[in-house]
Amino acid sequence: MTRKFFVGGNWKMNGNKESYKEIFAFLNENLSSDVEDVVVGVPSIYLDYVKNNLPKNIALAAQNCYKVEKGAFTGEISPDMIKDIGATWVILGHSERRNVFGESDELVAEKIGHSLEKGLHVIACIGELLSERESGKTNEVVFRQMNAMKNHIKDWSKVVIAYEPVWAIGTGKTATPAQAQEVHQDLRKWISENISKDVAENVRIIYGGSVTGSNCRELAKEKDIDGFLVGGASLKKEFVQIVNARV
Ligand code: G2H
Repeated sequence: MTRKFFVGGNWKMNGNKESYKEIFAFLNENLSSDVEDVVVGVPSIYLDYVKNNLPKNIALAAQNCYKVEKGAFTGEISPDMIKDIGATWVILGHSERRNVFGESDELVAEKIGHSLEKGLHVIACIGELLSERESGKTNEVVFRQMNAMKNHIKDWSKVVIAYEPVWAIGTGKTATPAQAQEVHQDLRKWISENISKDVAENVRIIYGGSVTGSNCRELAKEKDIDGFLVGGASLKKEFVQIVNARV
């Protein structure tokens, strides 16, 4: 098993040019120059600014995009635009897109398909609500979300799956390593049975939901947790500890 550890920072709708300078400074000072597979997802209006200031070994992601090339879609951005400014990744299907903005499994899947066709890498997010976990439906929900994506993904090497239980996002309630591992393992089994053994072996499944400098090492010990998608803590110095959780 040679899955490379992957850490994404999701800045969500936070910060501004001034506050980002602190982030650039701690990344420049503390991140080893040979880190691989570190990506930050920034508000679209700042993609270009961040691109010009971020350490070169960190890749840039948009936090969303639309499912077609261009046209009358006020407020949207396209994968071509994301690539045009030099970003290489996009986060899609984040629970805030699904639950605050009402994005369906099918819309998320179409966006993933179009982004991959246009040459972007995708962090594809899935995860269950608290009520779904409490009624024993976690696997049913994440498998349904995976199933919608399946038909739109030809090249899984450009996809990282982020399992983010919605009840753990920004709440300070992290899934225990055992809870996260159980879902990651079940996802890998589902992928093996429904996509291929090869994809199941190689696709990175990262965990997101209140990951911090203090809980990342325990989570990173689990064999099916291949990294993290980090929200709040990605705006702070402890992001560096999270990037180094397996070092
Ligand atoms: C989950 C995560 C990043 P946080 O949304 O995607 O955010 O770490 O703040 O829970």
